Amino acid sequence: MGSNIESIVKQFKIEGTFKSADIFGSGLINTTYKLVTEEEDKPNYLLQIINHQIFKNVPELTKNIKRVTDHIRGKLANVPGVDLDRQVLTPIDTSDGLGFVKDEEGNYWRVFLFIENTRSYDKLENGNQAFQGGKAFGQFQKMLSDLPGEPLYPVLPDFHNTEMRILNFIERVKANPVNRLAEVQEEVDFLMERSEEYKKIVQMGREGIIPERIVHQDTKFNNVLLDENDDILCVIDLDTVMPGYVCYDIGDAIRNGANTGLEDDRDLDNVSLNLELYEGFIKGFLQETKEVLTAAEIDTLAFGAKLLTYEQAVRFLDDYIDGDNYYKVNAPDHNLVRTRAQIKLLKSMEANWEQMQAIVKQNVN
Ligand code: ADP
Ligand code: GN1
Ligand code: MG
Repeated sequence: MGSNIESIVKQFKIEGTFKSADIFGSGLINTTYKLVTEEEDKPNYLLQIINHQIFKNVPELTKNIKRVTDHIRGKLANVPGVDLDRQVLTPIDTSDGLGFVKDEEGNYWRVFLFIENTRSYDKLENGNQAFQGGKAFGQFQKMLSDLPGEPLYPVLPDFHNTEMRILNFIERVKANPVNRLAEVQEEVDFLMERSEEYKKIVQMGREGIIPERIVHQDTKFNNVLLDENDDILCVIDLDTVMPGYVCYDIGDAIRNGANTGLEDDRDLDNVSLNLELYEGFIKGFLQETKEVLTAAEIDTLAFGAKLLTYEQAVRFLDDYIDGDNYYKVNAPDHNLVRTRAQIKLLKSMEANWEQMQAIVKQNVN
């Protein structure tokens, strides 16, 4: 693989000489390497194989990311003291100008500048981190609110269309392709009992009650890079940046970040909503966005946390029933473990629902 990687890397306009490429990070979709160069004074890079089973139109995906990062760079350029190489992702172009390389096996590769000395957490440690996370995605939202030109290409159409997710899930349950249904009937029933409630956001969008905006749509906390003081540097993992609803971003940030346990905790006693972290996310996000969001959108923020947790349970269980074709798994029951953790978290949100809504109200004024 080493020499193959080297020949791929040669096609990108990187500075310095290839030294090594080692697997890096803990994303569930793409395959990421840290690419180290020989020279001390040359940058390192982040090399990724784009999961093109999921992202089928790599040229359009590449254009989206270029537009988004150029726009953010343009905005930041006017801010005194900004470090442009660290506060926005820098995609590295190829000699042919396409911005990605397709190898003989059909893999698509891309390169970003590596941002050194950052922190990226799979699990939050305190309320300040939650505040920074909410603020980071709020700022991201604000900076993209005036992206000129045509709408971004819908790389994953219906990505958070819960109505569609539920319909696909019902089909998957019917098909039961690898005979896993019997052991998950309780989870299927739990999710189906709630299916009507979670179609609400898509319906509100269709009726024009809430507007579409450019949103990130994959707001795990490890998709924000922080500096050594836990201050925000950069929002990363821009594959899913597309038109959608704001409650998706704050909702998924809370689902992932305000859990007392892990997304895939085997010990369900660890899993519950941490209200202090929840409040941190809401405070940070609203601090940046409350002037621009409509009252109807603000009303959806707490619901977004429940919605994205519900949807993620559906997605993990769908993949489990399907035989694990979408998410990377580290054990045969990994997707089921993840499903159960999401269901436990959703139950905890249901139990704290009044407080969740009150916290939004307290932070609007
Ligand atoms: P995935 O889609 O698989 O989640 P990401 O783009 O999020 O892939 O990258 C995986 C991890 O690599 C991130 O969680 C982060 O820790 C790290 N990372 C990504 N981009 C950079 C970068 N430009 N500089 C430094 N670290 C990065
Ligand atoms: C995936 O790429 P990563 O690991 O940041 C997924 C998200 C899920 C998340 C669950 C494109 O995110 O939607 O919420 O796993 N990304 C895609 O951990 O499906
Ligand atoms: Mg990621």
